[in-house]
Amino acid sequence: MKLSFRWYGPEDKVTLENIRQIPGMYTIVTAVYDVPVGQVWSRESIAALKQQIEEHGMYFEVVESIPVHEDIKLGKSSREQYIENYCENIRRVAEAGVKCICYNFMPVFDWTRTELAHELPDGSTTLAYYQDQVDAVNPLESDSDLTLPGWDASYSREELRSVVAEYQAVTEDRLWENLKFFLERVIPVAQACGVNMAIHEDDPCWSIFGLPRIITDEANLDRFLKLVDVPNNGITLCTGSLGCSCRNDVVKMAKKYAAMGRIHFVHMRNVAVLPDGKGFEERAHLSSCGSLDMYGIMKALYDNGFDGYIRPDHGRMIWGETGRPGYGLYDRALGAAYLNGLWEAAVKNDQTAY
Ligand SMILES: [Mn+2]
Repeated sequence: MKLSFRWYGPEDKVTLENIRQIPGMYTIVTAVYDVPVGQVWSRESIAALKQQIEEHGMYFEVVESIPVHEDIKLGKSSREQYIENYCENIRRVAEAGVKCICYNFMPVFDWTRTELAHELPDGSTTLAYYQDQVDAVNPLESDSDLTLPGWDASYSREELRSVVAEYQAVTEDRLWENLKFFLERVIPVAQACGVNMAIHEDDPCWSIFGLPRIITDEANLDRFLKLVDVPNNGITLCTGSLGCSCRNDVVKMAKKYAAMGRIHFVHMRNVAVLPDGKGFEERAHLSSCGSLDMYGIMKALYDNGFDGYIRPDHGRMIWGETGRPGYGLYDRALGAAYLNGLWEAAVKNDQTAY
C-alpha cells in the first residue's frame, strides 16, 4: 500500500510542507489545472509539479484526474481529436514518472452534493446529499433553480442546459459504447507507457437528472473490466461513492477486484447512508462513524495482494479550518493516520507475515 494525498497545486491552502509531515506519506495525487478540459498538458507544467513535490520528499506517481471531454462521452465526431490529446497526456505524465491515472465517465456532473457544510452534532461540517433536494432541480427547465453546490462553475447556465439536453439522446447502452471506443484507443497507450488507468465510480452511484450513469455497481464494474480485459484497464475503488448505496457490498468488491489485480487506486472514506433512500452524509473515516466497515475493506485489500495507492478521500471541516469542501488538511490527515493503523493491523493479523 502506498499512501497518497490529493493536492490542488500551488494555490491549495494545504501545502506540501503540511502533507509531508503526515506519517507514511509517499505520493502526491494532483493534476495540471492550467488548461481547459480536453487540451494537452504542457511538459513544463507537469515538470513543475514533479519538481515541487520531489523537493518536499514525496513522489508524483498518481494523477487525479485527466478529465474526459464531454464530446468523448457523447460520442461526437470531435472525439477523435480529444482522444488523441488524452493519449498524449498519458504519454507526457508517464515520461514524468506517473504510474496511475484516475478519471471518471460521468456525464456533465462530477460528484454531486446538495450541502457542502452540513453541521454534524459535534460541530464539524461535512458534505451531504439529500435526494429530495436533488429531485427539486431540473437542469432542463429555465426557471429551475440551477444551483447545486459543487457544480462545474465553468459552465454558464445556458451551456449547462445545452449539454444536458445533448444527453437526452444518449442511452446507457450508447454511453457503454462510447466508453468502449475510448478505452480501445487509450488503454494500449497506457500499456505501452506502463501506466495503470483507474476509472472512478459515479458519485453518487445512480442516475441523477435523468442522465445515464454506468459505473455504479458490481455487475457494471464486471462489464467495464471486460470491455478491455487487461490489467492496465482497472478501477479506483472509491468506498464512499459505492458505499452510498446499500446494494453495494464494498468489502466483497474490494476482495474480488483486488484478487483480480484490477484495483490500482483506492479512495477511503466513510458515509452514513440515510434510511428510505433519503441520501447520505459524509462522515469521519472511523467505521463506527458511518455505514462502512473500513477495517474490513482494508483487510480485504491486504489479504488479496493489493499493492497500489490509497488516499484518504474527503474529510470534514474541523478545528475551525476553512477551505475547499472535503479537502481540508486536518480531517484528511486524521483519516491518513487511521488508514495507516488499519493497514498495520491487517499486516500483523496475517500470521504468514512473521
Ligand atoms: Mn472518490
